[in-house]
Amino acid sequence: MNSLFSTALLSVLCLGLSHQVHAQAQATATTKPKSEKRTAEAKEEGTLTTNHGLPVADNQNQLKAGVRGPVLLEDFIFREKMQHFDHERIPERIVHARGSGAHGYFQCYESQADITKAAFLQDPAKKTEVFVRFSTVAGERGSADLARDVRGFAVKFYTKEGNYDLVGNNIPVFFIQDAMKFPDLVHAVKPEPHNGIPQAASAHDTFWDFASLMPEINHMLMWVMSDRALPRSYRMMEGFGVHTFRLINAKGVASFVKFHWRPKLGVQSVLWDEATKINGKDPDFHRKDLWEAIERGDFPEYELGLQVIDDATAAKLEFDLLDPTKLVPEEIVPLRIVGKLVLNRNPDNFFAETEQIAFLPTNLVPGIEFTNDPLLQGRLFSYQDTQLSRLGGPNFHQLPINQPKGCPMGFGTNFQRDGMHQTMVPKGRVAYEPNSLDGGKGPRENPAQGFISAPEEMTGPKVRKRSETFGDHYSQARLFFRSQNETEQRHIINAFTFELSKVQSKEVRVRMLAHLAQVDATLHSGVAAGLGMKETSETLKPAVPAHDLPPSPSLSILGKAPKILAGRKIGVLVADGFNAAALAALRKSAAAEKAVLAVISPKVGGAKDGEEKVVQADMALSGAPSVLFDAVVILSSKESSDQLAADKTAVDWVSDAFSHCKVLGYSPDARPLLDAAGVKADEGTIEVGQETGDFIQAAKNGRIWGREPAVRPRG
Ligand code: HDE
Repeated sequence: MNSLFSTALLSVLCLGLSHQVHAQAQATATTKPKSEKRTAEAKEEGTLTTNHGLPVADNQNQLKAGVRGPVLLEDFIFREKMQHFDHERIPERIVHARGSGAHGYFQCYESQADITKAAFLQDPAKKTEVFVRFSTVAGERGSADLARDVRGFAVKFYTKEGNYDLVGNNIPVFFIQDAMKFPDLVHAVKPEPHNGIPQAASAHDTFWDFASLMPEINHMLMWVMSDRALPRSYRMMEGFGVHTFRLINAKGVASFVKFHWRPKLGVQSVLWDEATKINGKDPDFHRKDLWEAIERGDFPEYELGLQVIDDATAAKLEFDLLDPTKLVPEEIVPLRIVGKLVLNRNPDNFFAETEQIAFLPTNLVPGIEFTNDPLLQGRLFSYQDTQLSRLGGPNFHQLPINQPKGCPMGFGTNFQRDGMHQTMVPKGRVAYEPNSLDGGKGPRENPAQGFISAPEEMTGPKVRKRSETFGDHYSQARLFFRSQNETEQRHIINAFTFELSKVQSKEVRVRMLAHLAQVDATLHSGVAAGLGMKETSETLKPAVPAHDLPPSPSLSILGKAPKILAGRKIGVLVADGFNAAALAALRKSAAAEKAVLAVISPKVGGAKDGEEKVVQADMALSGAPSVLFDAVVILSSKESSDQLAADKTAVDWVSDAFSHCKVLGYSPDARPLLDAAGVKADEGTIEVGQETGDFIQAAKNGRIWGREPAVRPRG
């Protein structure tokens, strides 16, 4: 027998065998009676069928002319299965393609009737169902979570007045002022069109070329070069409506409003070096974190805050509220906290829910309206339009995740008909209004409850022009930079340096330096020094030069970081001979702080404690780098510590944790490993035994930033 033939025969035999085994396994899994009473009928219920209901007898093999013969074209069962598979993907979102979603509810703390008539903001006893989708912006659907990027924070409220969508981001301002520039912005940041490189990154020539030619981008650049663009978790991220909206109360009184989401766990970020490593070792870091937190009942919570601004206050602000590149400092208009958002249920199916959800800034309810912000006005067209190609036609509102399920009228109580993917069966002969033939049973307009746009005065010539009140592009960029502490400013400088180092065009780098010089001298000199560029940046003469605004401490993440461990993850590296009592004490203290503890050992099978008892590991060292944890502990015997000191993966685990400024606990015998990793004793390196209090306290205080300039000056 020649070898080709024998291999073929073997695979036929194996396939035959695997078919039998598979069929048996399936019989056990799907048709095994759950109780003695199950009958033959019940078995039929579990029968696999085609999409048209034909029972399928064999789901393992195509129909062939002889067992080793060619496949027959008439195999409609195979063709149906393969054809459906071939069409499984729909176009990904042009932006925000990669996302993660969750169900939950919103509840207001008290009636907001004084400012809005929106029904979901009236009754504190009422919970409104929501679906939230978090996302990155630039990366494709299969990209990694920890790109330096803005994050989407989109909330669909299924209210009784229909769906209200608050489609926001985790940064309160935007890159551009007018929607006309959005396609240009997105083309510039997406992979360069000739070679499709780079994925999910702004560090390339086309983005910075565009940025250097668009002075209005400078405020947003400060935010995306800050650690805000590297969230530790979707659970630890703020959200913002970005634009100014209008609230209207039942008396018709209108006020301006800015929407804010505040995470109960506080805002936290990772370092750039951590982000790049997480992307390699655990590209689903954020998606998994959200999913696992909800699965273990640790429900993410956010509070909704409103900055309510009356017309008189608006008139006194030294910038235009309609300009989406500006924020209203909380020191000028504090937040009014009005309710909470709780995410308590994971989707049942990623595609049907997270992928098919369609957010529309035009989904409004009575009591909330737009303003003339020219960026928002452009969005009013784009979202509805994009769903037509993404979800294949005008009936995407009928997909279960998009249906206005909070609304007693249901969807489709109108005379719109037909279209691709129509799933309803409207009854009767009347599909128009007014009519006299439906006996008055059909839906009619309702001026008492319906949506009525506030009668705002409109005047002015028809122009394509930017308002002069949008002209100051540097003052709030400066305000943001100067409101950061020294560590945060260093990170911004390092981020600009990294990104611009990837830019090959020197002209672009020089132009960017000129903008940075307008924003802040320290920022400019730090980046210029990092790039090793001495070109003069004095040439730029902006129409409106920056002026100094009082710093806004609320813009600093570190300034308002809560001292908690709740929702954070402690990684404990255990190696043979470790102190079991210390691990038990750590478990207890972590649970008391509502932190998660993961045991990592060189092998996933676990490690032996000092009594030779094997303790199972949650993760193996090679798959659990210390970048996945907020604080770390090393428990080992002297002997295993010596062994780990010669193991580069273990040494990197410790030296990364140290240089990422993490609090590091260790049993005294672990010292050789710490020495091999270059760990220098400081207030964040703490001996751990049965007593864990000092370690926990230090970990609650956060990172040891004082280490950073010495160990990681470039970020
Ligand atoms: Fe979006 N944006 N955007 N955007 N956006 C989309 O709509 C658009 C902007 C935001 O999880 C798209 O359904 C324009 C600001 C989020 O499904 C698209 C402009 C803010 C999501 C679109 C902006 C956002 C999107 C792509 C400038 C924060 C993801 C798929 C005029 C306030 C929603 C889709 C989800 C998605 C257009 C600017 C937030 C193409 C034209 C500002 C969170 O329609």
